[in-house]
Amino acid sequence: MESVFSQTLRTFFLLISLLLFSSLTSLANAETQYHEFVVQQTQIKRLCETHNSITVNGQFPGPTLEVNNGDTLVVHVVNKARYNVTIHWHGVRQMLTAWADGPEFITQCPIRPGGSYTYRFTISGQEGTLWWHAHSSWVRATVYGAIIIHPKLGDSYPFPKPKRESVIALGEWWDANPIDVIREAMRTGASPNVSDAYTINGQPGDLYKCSSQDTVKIPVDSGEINMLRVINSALNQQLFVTVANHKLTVVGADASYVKPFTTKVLMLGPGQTTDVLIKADQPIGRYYIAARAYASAQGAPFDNTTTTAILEYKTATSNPIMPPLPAYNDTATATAFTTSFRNLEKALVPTEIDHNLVITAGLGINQCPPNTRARNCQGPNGTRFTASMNNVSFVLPSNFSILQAHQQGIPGVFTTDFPAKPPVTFDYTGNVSQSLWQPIQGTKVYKLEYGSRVQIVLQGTQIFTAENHPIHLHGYDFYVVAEGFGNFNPKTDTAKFNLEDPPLRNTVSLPVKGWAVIRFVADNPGTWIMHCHLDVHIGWGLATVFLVEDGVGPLQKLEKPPTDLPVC
Ligand SMILES: *[C@@H]1O[C@H](CO)[C@@H](O)[C@H](O)[C@H]1NC(C)=O
Ligand SMILES: *[C@@H]1O[C@H](CO)[C@@H](O)[C@H](O)[C@H]1NC(C)=O
Ligand SMILES: *[C@@H]1O[C@H](CO)[C@@H](O)[C@H](O)[C@H]1NC(C)=O
Ligand SMILES: *[C@@H]1O[C@H](CO)[C@@H](O)[C@H](O)[C@H]1NC(C)=O
Ligand SMILES: *[C@@H]1O[C@H](CO)[C@@H](O)[C@H](O)[C@H]1NC(C)=O
Ligand SMILES: *[C@@H]1O[C@H](CO)[C@@H](O)[C@H](O)[C@H]1NC(C)=O
Ligand SMILES: *[C@@H]1O[C@H](CO)[C@@H](O)[C@H](O)[C@H]1NC(C)=O
Ligand SMILES: *[C@@H]1O[C@H](CO)[C@@H](O)[C@H](O)[C@H]1NC(C)=O
Ligand SMILES: [Cu+2]
Repeated sequence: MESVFSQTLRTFFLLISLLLFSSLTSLANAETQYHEFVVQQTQIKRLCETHNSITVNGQFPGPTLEVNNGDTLVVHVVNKARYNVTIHWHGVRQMLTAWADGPEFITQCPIRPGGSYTYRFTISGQEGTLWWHAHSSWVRATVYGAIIIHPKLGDSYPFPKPKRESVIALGEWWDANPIDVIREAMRTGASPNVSDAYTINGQPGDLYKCSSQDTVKIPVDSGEINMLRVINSALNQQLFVTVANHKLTVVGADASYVKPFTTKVLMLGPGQTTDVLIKADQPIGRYYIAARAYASAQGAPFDNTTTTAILEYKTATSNPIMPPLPAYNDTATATAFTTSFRNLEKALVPTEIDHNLVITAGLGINQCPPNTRARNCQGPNGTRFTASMNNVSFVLPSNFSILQAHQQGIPGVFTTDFPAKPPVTFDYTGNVSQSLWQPIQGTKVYKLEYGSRVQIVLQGTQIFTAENHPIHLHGYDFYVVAEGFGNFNPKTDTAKFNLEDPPLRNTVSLPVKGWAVIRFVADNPGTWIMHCHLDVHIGWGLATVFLVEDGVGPLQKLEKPPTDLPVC
């Protein structure tokens, strides 16, 4: 039995440490924010039609979360809609909180209709713009919102404080139920229907039918310098963004600061964010903020419409001025933009590498077995579309999340044999023999020891067709040390590596018929999906999972799952 003395001593130390802890946290001014997200069916009218859509709290886009670096978020999600849902906090590092990451069947099972789950995580060391979105089927078409991360209280931006800040969340709208669109494509094996409109903060803008009145207005006053926090939350489309007659100074991306550079056009893949400063240095007037597709897949259908908002100087009433936009296939402009990023400070890029991976990413074609109904094989020449990384088309588990299976040692849910390099070497970006087009299916993960230093050469392929893929890694920011066209050549292309000030991102734009090299240190235990952020490609299997093992230290281990974690 414990003596009274030791009990008293223990209470004393407990009190001291509590006091110390609370004074430390009050020094940092970190706060805990509580939010209630009710996922629900909501009537939304766009393009002259009303649809029974899914929203958070009836808002479209959903609520903006505004926090300071260091704050903790507790978000209670209640699912009152008719589909499974999960919420992913896109780009939030989730240090030691993998259970709160959100992708269905990776870190949790879906929150079923009628269910709920509380996500708890801390924003740490990230400043700028991120976003949240559903990570289940195509629910994220309408279930998304911004996360604005200000510097810690008392800290400031590494640039003059903008007078105003506005979110520009780009989206995609179907004149249909998006869940029906993806289900139809999964049934037929063909490409899903393209969207009917792009949107800015949920509104298509005045180039579309029945939309003029609700066009988003971004107010400015002459002479001000304002910030636009641009997010590509579209489902399936990279977008060019521009503002008539104004220059844009890029200061951040994916919640990391960059060396400022000035441009007329931005290009964001789904998943990416870009913070820009814009100076109201033009005659008092109204200027369109416009976005349309960067569509790199040759011959593939895409939504060729243009969404607009209006940059509106105080008192201006004139007709808005329309900016020129790059052609849909202007890869040169996209590349000039993506290669302009430099980390603001000297970067802590790992120079020694423990895992040097080469991962191909691209589409594929599944031949239909004999006796398959023709209506289920409406891909090219009676096939079905698929996609893969290193020739493995990723299949989500259905009975356990990969994280739960890993932590509780449940066999049969996944295997750890994801290949470290392409199983077959071929001319990835050339004319690929059709004998290589059909990948295998599997739930294969790649294991990383805690703290290991990782380099991934992402190599695009021209299987069926080549295109730009926005590749997103959960649980990490990574340095993009180089990108280029053609096949990566380790003999010559390493000379192009920027190990001084490469940008830190969570989503890299993998060039069409090209490659990109990323580096990170595996310091966050959990199961982290890396996938193409075009939702049409995730569904086809363009994904893999990194299983990062626990470290030995006390702050290097993932805790037990929260008691309300949804199970399958
Ligand atoms: C997809 O487009 C086709 C052709 O326009 C149309 O018949 C079909 O209903 C659409 N599918 C959905 C789910 O909206
Ligand atoms: C896209 O639309 C533009 C007009 O906005 C038109 O000039 C162009 O030909 C279209 N491109 C395709 C591929 O449909
Ligand atoms: C872009 O497409 C147009 C036709 O739509 C074509 O004339 C032009 O050569 C293409 N440009 C590039 C860079 O592929
Ligand atoms: C479809 O069939 C034609 C004619 O047999 C062939 O030239 C083409 O390469 C095929 N395409 C695909 C995607 O299999
Ligand atoms: C989970 O599902 C997989 C695939 O269907 C199956 O092979 C495995 O046995 C299941 N595991 C358990 C524990 O039920
Ligand atoms: C690609 O290869 C196929 C045969 O494998 C050939 O029929 C086709 O003409 C080639 N295409 C090009 C553009 O070289
Ligand atoms: C993928 O694997 C399948 C089955 O082994 C094989 O037929 C195909 O050639 C492989 N393709 C590539 C690109 O490795
Ligand atoms: C919803 O999730 C459960 C697992 O939690 C799964 O069994 C079910 O099939 C899912 N429903 C749909 C429509 O995907
Ligand atoms: Cu893709």
